[in-house]
Amino acid sequence: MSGFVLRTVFEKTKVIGVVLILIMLCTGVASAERVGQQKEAIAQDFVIQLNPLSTVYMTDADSLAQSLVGSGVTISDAQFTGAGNCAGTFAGGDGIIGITQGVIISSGDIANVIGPNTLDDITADFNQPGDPELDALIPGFPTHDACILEFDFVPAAGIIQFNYVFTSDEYNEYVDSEYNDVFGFFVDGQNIALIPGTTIPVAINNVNNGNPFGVGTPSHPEFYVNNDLDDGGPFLDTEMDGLTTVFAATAQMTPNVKHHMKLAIADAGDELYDSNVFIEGSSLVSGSSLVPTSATNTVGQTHTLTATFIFDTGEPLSGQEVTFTITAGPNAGLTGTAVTNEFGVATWSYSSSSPGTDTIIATWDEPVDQPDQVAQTHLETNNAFKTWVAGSNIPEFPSVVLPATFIIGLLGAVFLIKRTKEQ
Ligand SMILES: [Ca+2]
Ligand SMILES: [Ca+2]
Ligand SMILES: [Ca+2]
Ligand SMILES: [Ca+2]
Repeated sequence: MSGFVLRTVFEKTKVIGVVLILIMLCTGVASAERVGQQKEAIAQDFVIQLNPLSTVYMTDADSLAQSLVGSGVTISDAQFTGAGNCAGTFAGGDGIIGITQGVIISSGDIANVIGPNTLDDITADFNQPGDPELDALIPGFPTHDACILEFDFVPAAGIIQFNYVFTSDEYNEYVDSEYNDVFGFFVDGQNIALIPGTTIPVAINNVNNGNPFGVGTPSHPEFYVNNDLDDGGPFLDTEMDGLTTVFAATAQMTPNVKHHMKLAIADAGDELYDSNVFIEGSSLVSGSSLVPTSATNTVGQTHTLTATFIFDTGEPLSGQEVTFTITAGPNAGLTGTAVTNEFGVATWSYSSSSPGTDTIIATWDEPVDQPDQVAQTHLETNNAFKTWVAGSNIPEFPSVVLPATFIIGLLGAVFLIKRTKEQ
């Protein structure tokens, strides 16, 4: 690395530092007044990922609902309520929010989730009404700008589940305030978007690390991921200042009967500062499932699949050996086994040395020598798909920096020896 390159890096660092300070000053003033800002197209050198988040607006209720549905669930009579920019699909969530692709609904503009994080107060104000069912989840905090997808569905088994992440720019400065943005997944009128092991709805004031961050009164911080500019961030390539870990929503159902699902999110207190919920594509399943349903990685990396085995009664298959099989693709014929835990969950990992798309399924057959006294003797999941792509030629960090550091060190040593000899 030459002196010129080093100087350029230092100059760039200085410029970034000045930009950072200006942004911090501007956002500090804005948040004090609670006005909210629209994102501007300014190039920033924050955390940026090669394969970033992307969004596509979509308000067609049937298309949105179909994007959510996986195996064992059929839907009908889908309806959408909200502003044109509050719903759609997303992709590129790997390594950022923890869900690769799916459906997103927002109390603002879904495109505002795209990184880098440059504002403390990203806002789209649609001047839309709130929702009475969301109001009821957080008594005392009237809601605004509600975005709602609802549909009827028939589950094949006695349980449904799906995966989601809640994110917001209300974090961290409006934790424990009246701006307590909220969302709900109402199944037959009952909210199933709850903090694991509780009956508490997921909302800003219920999942956080306190205000001030790390000092105030944290609420379920074990499920909170900080990305706030004022609290050490950004760490992730999304505009959102804070997010939850990946949650699974589950509900016991009467199988083969029509039920109603309503997915809703809204601002609380005012229409400002966006909140969003990301729901994994094809993850609304009934019975046994295999996730992620689709994913793309570079050849040589490791891919982990999670299978959940549920009987039609809603009971999990626990402590049983299940089989993962690649039925088509470059790794067709490869199999593996794992034992389910008390929740019926088993994981399996593999890697590929060739590009292409694998089709994977997980199955369980009741062992002949140890009958389980259940009516069903065979369970199988949906198919999952894994695409392997050829590796890029971009050298990784150490392979560039370490030789460069070594050469600089060597040149320095030669220079010192020369100077010492000359004296
Ligand atoms: Ca809004
Ligand atoms: Ca932000
Ligand atoms: Ca914020
Ligand atoms: Ca808000």
